[in-house]
Amino acid sequence: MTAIVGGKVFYMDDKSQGGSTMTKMKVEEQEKARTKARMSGSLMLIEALKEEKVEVIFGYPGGAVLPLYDELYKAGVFHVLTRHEQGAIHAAEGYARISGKPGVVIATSGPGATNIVTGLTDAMMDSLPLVVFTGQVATSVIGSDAFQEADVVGITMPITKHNYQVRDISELPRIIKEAFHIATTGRPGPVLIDIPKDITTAEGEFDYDQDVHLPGYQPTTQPNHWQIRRLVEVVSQSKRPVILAGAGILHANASNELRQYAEQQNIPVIHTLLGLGGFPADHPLFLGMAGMHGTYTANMALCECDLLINIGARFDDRVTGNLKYFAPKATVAHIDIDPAEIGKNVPTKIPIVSDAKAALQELIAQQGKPADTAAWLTQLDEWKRRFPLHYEPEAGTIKPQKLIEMIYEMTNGEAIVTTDVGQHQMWAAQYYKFNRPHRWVTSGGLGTMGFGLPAAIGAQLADRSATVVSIVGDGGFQMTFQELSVIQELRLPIKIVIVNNQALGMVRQWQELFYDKRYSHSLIPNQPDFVKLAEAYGMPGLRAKTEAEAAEVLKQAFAMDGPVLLDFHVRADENVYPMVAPGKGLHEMVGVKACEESSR
Ligand SMILES: Cc1ncc(C[n+]2csc(CCOP(=O)(O)OP(=O)(O)O)c2C)c(N)n1
Ligand SMILES: [Mg+2]
Repeated sequence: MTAIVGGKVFYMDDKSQGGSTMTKMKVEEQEKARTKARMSGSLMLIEALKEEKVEVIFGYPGGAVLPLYDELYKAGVFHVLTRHEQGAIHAAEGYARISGKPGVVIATSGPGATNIVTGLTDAMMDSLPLVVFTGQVATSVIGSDAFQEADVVGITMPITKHNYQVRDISELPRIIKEAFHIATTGRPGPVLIDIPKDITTAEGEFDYDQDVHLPGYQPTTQPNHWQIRRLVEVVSQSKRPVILAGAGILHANASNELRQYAEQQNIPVIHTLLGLGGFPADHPLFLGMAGMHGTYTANMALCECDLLINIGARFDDRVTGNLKYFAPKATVAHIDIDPAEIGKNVPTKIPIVSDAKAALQELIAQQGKPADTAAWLTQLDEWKRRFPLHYEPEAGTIKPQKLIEMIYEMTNGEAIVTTDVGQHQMWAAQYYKFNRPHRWVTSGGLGTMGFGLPAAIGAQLADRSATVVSIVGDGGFQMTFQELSVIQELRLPIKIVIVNNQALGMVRQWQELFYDKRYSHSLIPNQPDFVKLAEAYGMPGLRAKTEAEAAEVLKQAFAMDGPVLLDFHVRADENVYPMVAPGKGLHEMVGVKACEESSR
C-alpha cells in the first residue's frame, strides 16, 4: 500500500524513506546493483517509475496489463483507479498542468487504449507532458486480430509526440527513459509506450543508468543572439508594440521574466486562453485575453499594433480570427521552442527558436532602449475604461458571469480552476482574474467536453493544499461524471460548480446567432437531478436558482472540508460576448458595449 503524507507519496517498500543508517556510498552501490538487476518487464516499469520519481499513476486494469497490475499491487505504488480511461488521461493532464511534471497513465489493450485517444489528442494540442503505457496482445499474435487487439501505435501516431511498441525486453528500460525525456523536453507532449503482454512477463536486465541518445531529437532551447539583437532594435523603434503570451510562458516557468521584460520595455501584454495566469490580470499593462471571446482592448491592440511579439503561442485560429485581417500593421516576432510553429499561420519577420525563459532572460539582459509607448498606453487605457467586459446584472436569476465573479471573490482569486468546454469556460476565462501562473486548467486546442472534472482530480493531487474549483457545463459534466466516485473515494475537497443552463449552451448560442434560432439538439430541459446524483456518490449537493441563493450555497460549500457539488441554474439564454464570428477579423467583434458612464 501507499500512504499520502502531507501531499507527498511514499512507497511503503522504499527503504530510503525509512531512516536508514546506510552510508552514502553504500546507498550508491546498492543503487547501481539495483539498476543492473534482472527482473520482469512489469517490475522494470515500476523501477523506472521510481527512478523518474513518479508520485501517482492514473489507470485502469485489464487482461493485457494484469502482470503489470500484479507488480503494482506488490510494490504499493500510488495508483488512482479512475472509472473510465478517459478520466485517467484527463486527470494526468490536470496533474501535469499544475505540477509541471509528466502525468503517467496505464490502460489495457484494445478498448482501454482506444478510450484514451481523446486525451492523447488533447494533450498533444495543449503541449502537456504525459507518459502513457498501454497493454498489447502478446508479440506472437500481434496482427492476428487477437482478443482486444488494436493497432494502438498506428492509431496514436499522429496524436502523440512520439510512440513506441516494445518488441524485445532488452529495449524496455531505454524506451521508458527516452519517453520521459521526450515528453518533458522541448515542446512538451504525450509519449505512448505499447507493451505486449509477453514483454511484461519476460525477464531482462534493468539498466536505467544510461544516457539518452537521440541524435534526431535535439530541441533548441537557447535563442540566437542575432535575432535577439534584431528584436531589441525593432522594439526600440516601435510605437505600438504588444506581447501575445501563450502557454509557452507557463511551460517554461517564465512568468517572472515576462513581467520583468514587459515592465522594462513598457510593453502591454495579451494572453491566449491557455496562457492565462502567466501575466498578472491586475497588472496595468495587461489587456486581457485575445480572440473569439477576447476583450475589446486585446483584440483592437492586435489590430493596431506596429510590433507583435508572440511568446509561446501558436497563432491558433480562435486567437487570430480571419488571418487576412490579423495584425495588419505589425512586424511580427515569434519566440517558440517548436520551430514548426514559426511562420505556420502568420508571416514572421523575426523568428526566435528558444525556450521562452531563456529568450526573455536574454532580452532583459540586453537592456534595450525602451519603446516610446506613452501615447499607445494612453490609447489602450482609454479602450479598457470605455469597453470593459460587460453583462447586464439581474439579481432575480443567476447571471453566469456574476457567478464566476462570486467564485473569484470567495476564493480570493487563488483557486485552481478547471473547466469543460463551452460558454462556462469562456465566462471563467473572462471573469476569473488569474494573477498567478499554474492555476488555470482548461482544454484549449481540442476543446474537449468532459475534461474539467477528471482534470480537477489530477490538479488536486498535484497540489494537495490548493482550493480546486471545477467549473463545468451541464452537458460536459455528463460526459465524465463517473469520476465523482474517485473524488469521493479519495475525499478530494474539490468544489464542483455546474453552470446549468439546461443546454449545450455554446451550440445554442451559435444556433441563435448563425442558424436563425433553429435549436437543433442543443436544448436539454430535462437534465437529471444533479443534487441527488451527488448524494448517490456520497457527497453533498446544493442547488441555487437566484443570486442570493448562489451567494448562500457558495458560502456553505467553501466552509465544507470535503467535496461538494453545486448545481447553479443560470440564465439559459445568456450569450458570451464580445464575439468574433467565424470568418471575421478581430476588429469585427460584436456585443461590445461602450461604458459611457465611466468615460464621462
Ligand atoms: C466531446 C465534445 N463533443 C462536442 C463538442 C462540441 N461542443 C462545444 S461546446 C458544446 C456545448 C457544451 O455544453 P455544456 O457542457 O452544457 O456547456 P455550456 O456551453 O452550456 O456552458 C458542444 C456540444 C465538444 N466541444 N466536445
Ligand atoms: Mg450547458
